[in-house]
Amino acid sequence: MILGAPGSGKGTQGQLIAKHLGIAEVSTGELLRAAAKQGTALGLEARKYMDKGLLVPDEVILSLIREILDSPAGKRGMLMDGFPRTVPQAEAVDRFLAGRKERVSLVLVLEVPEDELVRRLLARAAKEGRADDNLESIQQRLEVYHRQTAPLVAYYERQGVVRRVPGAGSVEEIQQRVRKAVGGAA
Ligand code: B4P
Repeated sequence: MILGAPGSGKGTQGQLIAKHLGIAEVSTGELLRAAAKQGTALGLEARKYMDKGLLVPDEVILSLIREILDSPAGKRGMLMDGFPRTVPQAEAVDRFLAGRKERVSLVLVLEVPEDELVRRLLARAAKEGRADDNLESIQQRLEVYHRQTAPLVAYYERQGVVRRVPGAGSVEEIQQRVRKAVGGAA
């Protein structure tokens, strides 16, 4: 799993390390944006929350995740980007994996100063125009991260699977740190 605040580089680093490890990468944010674009019931429901910078309800995300973990790709192990985001999501996936005698093996935590996060997301807004990359929604997402997602670091620290990675610097520098963190855990 790759955990970090919005703009910490989860998507960027997650894709690179998944490719390096030869496993699939799943981004719940990407899946939800694709569903919203296609106009599916799930996508339309999700969009109501995403555009405001709020988390999509746990039951919506969990039905999506169960489907993925049950797919053939899920059997080989995978890297999750942006999931879990709440303690109930983490508990649900732990129960699901325990039922298959599997577990979360590693959680990378990307640590980036807040002013750098805002700078990156505003830069992306100018480039890609994502609906939730405006200052109001960015501040809401950061607040939601601190309140609902950051407690997961302590949750996974209790399982002894956390590797913290400083996430400021160039993409290549950070990827080297990520590879070292993953290698050190193997
Ligand atoms: P996500 O798509 O996960 O969006 P995010 O947290 O804002 O992070 P993002 O992936 O965009 O940023 P990244 O760190 O890659 O989620 C969007 C929404 O979906 C959520 O707000 C929520 O509503 C919903 N959602 C998703 N999963 C959910 C769940 N499990 N439960 C409930 N709701 C859920 O960084 C991106 C930017 O930084 C890029 O522009 C990149 O180019 C830039 N960048 C990366 N590394 C850099 C570097 N080293 N230097 C400079 N820029 C860099």
